[in-house]
Amino acid sequence: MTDRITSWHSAPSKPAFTPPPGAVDAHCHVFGPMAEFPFSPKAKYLPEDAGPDMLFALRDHLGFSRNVIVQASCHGTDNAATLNGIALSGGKARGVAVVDPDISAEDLADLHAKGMRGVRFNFLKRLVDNAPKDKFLDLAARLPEGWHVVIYFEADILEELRPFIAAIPVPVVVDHMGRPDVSQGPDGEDLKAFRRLLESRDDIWFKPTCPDRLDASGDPWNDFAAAIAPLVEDYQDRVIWGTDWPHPNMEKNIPDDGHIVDMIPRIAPTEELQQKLLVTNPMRLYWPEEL
Ligand code: 0GY
Repeated sequence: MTDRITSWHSAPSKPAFTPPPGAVDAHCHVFGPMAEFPFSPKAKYLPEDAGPDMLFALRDHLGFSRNVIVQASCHGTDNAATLNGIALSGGKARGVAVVDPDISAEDLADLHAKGMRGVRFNFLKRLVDNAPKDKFLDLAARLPEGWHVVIYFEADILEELRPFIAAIPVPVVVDHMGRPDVSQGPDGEDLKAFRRLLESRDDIWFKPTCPDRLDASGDPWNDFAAAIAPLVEDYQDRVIWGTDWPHPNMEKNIPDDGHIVDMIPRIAPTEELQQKLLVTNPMRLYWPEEL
């Protein structure tokens, strides 16, 4: 591993769109700080520090109220940096952990007490060395009450993953919609296959996120907006949204987070949709006791 990567915009613009009160950025990460929370020896990229202070400053700048911090692959299965972010948030952050599938019931209960509400199964070979489906299923069967599984995969392995996803005994949240090719449009093969997955269970949720990763046409990501708006409309009770800050491992085309937020009214054009996407739905998954 060589130089540390800075993957975030140094001065994101103020978005034109104002999120509703209580809006949740339900997909973001923290990196380090490395001196306190070293990266995993197995990390596939080595980022600069992007700690909780930076995350909370961005949250306020963009007009959000809460964060869901997803354990990033560069921290492996040591959730200390993510838990630190949750602890420093004053109740305004919860998290999704990445754990060794053999984790004990006591350690899962401890993660719950500290604000975790799900586990992430990452199937991207460029990010993790292995993803043992059988062990993941064993783990999913003994998660704390109310937890869900967050799953990250690319469109080319969706067919292979169908039986695995069908066997997960708790709600499932799909990161970045399983990375469809949005240039195919709303009726393209990738989104058709993803819709079939959504039709297979009514407790599969998804994040209509990461235009910067999914739309090669670049900012303002018109292909993404055209392909994804119908999906949000059709499955509006199962969508949650996030910035993906600090955009792990993005070395070029680093997005302006203000522009990322301005994608929201293009994929969720009514106030009702925006309320579901940014408030009601993420609160149902992460702060159900407050509803
Ligand atoms: C994302 C996407 C990516 C990275 C990670 O955990 C991670 O390192 O999730 C990616 O590289 O596509 O959701 O942050």
